[in-house]
Amino acid sequence: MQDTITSLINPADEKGQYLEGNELDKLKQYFQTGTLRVKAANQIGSSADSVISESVEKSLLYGDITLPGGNMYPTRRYAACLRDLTYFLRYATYAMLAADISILDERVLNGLKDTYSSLGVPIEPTIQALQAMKEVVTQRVGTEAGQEMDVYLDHIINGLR
Ligand code: CYC
Repeated sequence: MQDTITSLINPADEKGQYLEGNELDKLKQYFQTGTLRVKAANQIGSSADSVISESVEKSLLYGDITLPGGNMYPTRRYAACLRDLTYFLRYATYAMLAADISILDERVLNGLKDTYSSLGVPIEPTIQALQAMKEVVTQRVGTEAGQEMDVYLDHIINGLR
């Protein structure tokens, strides 16, 4: 896993150079948005259960997917789906804090498409739930931090496509 700081320092170190212009601008931006990101992570962490249940309510709950024959039926699969959504939210929040996508690639998306396809977990409804999660998160944390979280939730969405 990397973060904005290590992703800038590691390549500079390989060249034996100080950070300069553009790289320092990226760091400055990272520090300037630090409080915003920490505050959002706190808000998301303290209301994660309700973020998940609202996202499911908005996207999946009233569709055929929860009925016999659907991938969220029976309860075991419903619970697996809620659990997957909690993973997505938690890891997107870590990535937002680090301002770096690598944790998502390494710990969430790595092999996920194959797992879903071998289990018959449908991609489109998963993406709909993630889209709903973006809306719910933005309601909780506000527009600016919501846009930050969108980057990482979108990265998961694009990784599933
Ligand atoms: C299953 N989701 C799984 C499985 C994995 C993950 C590995 C198979 C093993 C298991 O059931 O636990 C995902 N595991 C992860 C991820 C990580 C991990 C991401 C990284 C931290 O360790 N079904 C739907 C919904 C969707 C859904 C649209 C929820 C949005 O219809 C999810 N995932 C779902 C379901 C299963 C599953 C229903 C169980 C499928 C089955 O066993 O038939």
